[in-house]
Amino acid sequence: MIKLHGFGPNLGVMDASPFVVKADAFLKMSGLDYKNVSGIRNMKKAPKGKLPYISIEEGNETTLVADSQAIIDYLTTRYQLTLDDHLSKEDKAHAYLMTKSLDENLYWCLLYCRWNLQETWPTVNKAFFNKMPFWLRAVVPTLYRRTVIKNLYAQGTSRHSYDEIIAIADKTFNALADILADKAYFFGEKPSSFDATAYAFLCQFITAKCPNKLNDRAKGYDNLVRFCQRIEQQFYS
Ligand SMILES: N[C@@H](CCC(=O)N[C@@H](CS)C(=O)NCC(=O)O)C(=O)O
Repeated sequence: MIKLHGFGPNLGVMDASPFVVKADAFLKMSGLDYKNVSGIRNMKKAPKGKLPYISIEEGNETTLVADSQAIIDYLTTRYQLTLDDHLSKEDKAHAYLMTKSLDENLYWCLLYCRWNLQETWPTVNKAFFNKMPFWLRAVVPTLYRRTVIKNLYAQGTSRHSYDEIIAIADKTFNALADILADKAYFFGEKPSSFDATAYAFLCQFITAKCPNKLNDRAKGYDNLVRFCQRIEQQFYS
């Protein structure tokens, strides 16, 4: 049995981490049998100190694979999945580069809107730290937030103003909306692994309950909203 280790449902989505949702949506689209194992305790065993990772037990052996892209690649090879068979070699190259744009650029805009903004901090604090014993809640959220804010500055995103960050993310939403156009999925009428990635990120702005200006911007793209609804109806209801 494949186990997907993530944080667990939060903010109205199956996981507040787009990387966990990416692996989960990919597993659902592939039709593989798997189980979600949720909780912050997963971090202790995470091979790379981040979630998600998968574990597959066979006899006395357990295979662990960390990183959403590595999970997709590993499962595709091991189970000879055909999810991307309708993509040309060029489509696959585009899908890979689009994935990296969301993973490495849009992700930081999402982090900024959740952790850096004063207006979203109460929602995020409650969503992520509510279950923590009260004597830890006095310190841990603030320390953790300080680390994320430091990382956002080191990576460079928070050196931009809020309006500039909205403009950066909006270019991605706009590009995704243009590529999707009136198709059901990004590469035609059948889902591919890129749809798992696109959904994983878009649902964090469109479905997740963490009101901010960036979410409003994403919700302004009707075809992206319909895309999220389509995936949710097909795989999450
Ligand atoms: N490249 C990784 C990124 C995973 C990642 O950044 N996960 C974040 C959650 S969104 C995490 O585990 N953060 C916990 C931490 O750094 O303390 C992937 O694609 O899976």
